[in-house]
Amino acid sequence: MAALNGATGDLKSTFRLVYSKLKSQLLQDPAFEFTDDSRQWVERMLDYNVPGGKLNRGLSVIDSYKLLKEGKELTEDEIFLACTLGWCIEWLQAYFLVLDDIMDNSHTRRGQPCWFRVPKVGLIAANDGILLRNHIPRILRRHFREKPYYVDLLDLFNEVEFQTASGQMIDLITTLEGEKDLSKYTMPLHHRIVQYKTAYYSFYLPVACALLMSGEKLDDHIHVKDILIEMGTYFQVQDDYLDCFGDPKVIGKIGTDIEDFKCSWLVVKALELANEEQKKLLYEYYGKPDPDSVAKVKELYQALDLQGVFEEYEKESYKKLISSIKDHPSKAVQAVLESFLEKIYKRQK
Ligand code: GPP
Ligand code: MG
Ligand code: MG
Ligand code: MG
Repeated sequence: MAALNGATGDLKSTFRLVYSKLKSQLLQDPAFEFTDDSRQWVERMLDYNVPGGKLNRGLSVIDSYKLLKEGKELTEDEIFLACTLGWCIEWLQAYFLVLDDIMDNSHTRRGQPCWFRVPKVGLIAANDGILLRNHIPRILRRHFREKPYYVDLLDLFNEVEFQTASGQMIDLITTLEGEKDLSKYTMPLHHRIVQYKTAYYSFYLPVACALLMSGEKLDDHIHVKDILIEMGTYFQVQDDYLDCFGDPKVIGKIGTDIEDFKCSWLVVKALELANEEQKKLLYEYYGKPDPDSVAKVKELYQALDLQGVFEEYEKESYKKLISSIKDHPSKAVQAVLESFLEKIYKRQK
């Protein structure tokens, strides 16, 4: 691609250029005879669901790869490939979010209605999710087939998808009608859910992609993986916190965790801190769809000062993560992990 590294282009605009390229390749995929209608549907679906987020996961692949190269200038080809892997993660994220919003009965995402709520989309969104998922191996085959790490890359995406779907399963089955039972909501259960549903794909995957591109073997980087999983756990605790206390205009979505009876960090903390009377209140009102019940739960969260408790947790997690990062033998890897942590510390969205 010409001008990929042009003097005016910052990383984000380079990254966006690669999106257009990948999209147009998918829209001319010879394995399917597109009609005008079907091509338009896929294009609108992609534009609606893939590029509209913070792009942190995707951009992290390029950042991490640069840091692993320790200051050596990247070639045009390397930039393109790192961006392509970044987009594969954004495609994976779009696939998860389209389906997660159906499962969580959510309303908005990235400041617009969830895709399944768009008129004339409805449950076609389920198939769109499957299409998004299928685009990933098509992109990988087109651009990485000849690479020595191609098989490892496919294997990585498969493993991480399995872990995420398993985490999503435990997130969902804890909320089953008829089995709603707050007494099972403990920190170890919360940790298990968020590790699988969020940490692997959001934190481990971008760095693992960069490591594979640099010719590394993932088995040699178990310690890095452990730190990234802890960082991902911290990130999902922030997500749980923002679901209740974030500004929907800033986070782009309206929280549904209380209504959905989710095993959120907030409810687990509330259960730890509540007296008997407050516990009774939680048992009565948590997981009910009406706004009054939700308001009662939020009042209790305020009374327990969960905002203060969260701030404390945030500071502690940061300190612990920094100290594990400092223990890592490689300066380049330290830089990768620190840059990731700085991007999310005290985030508001
Ligand atoms: C985030 O949970 C987890 C995911 C988006 C993974 C979904 C996995 C699937 C296999 C569909 P969340 O529901 O708290 O996210 P959000 O708050 O963004 O809705
Ligand atoms: Mg969910
Ligand atoms: Mg959700
Ligand atoms: Mg959430």
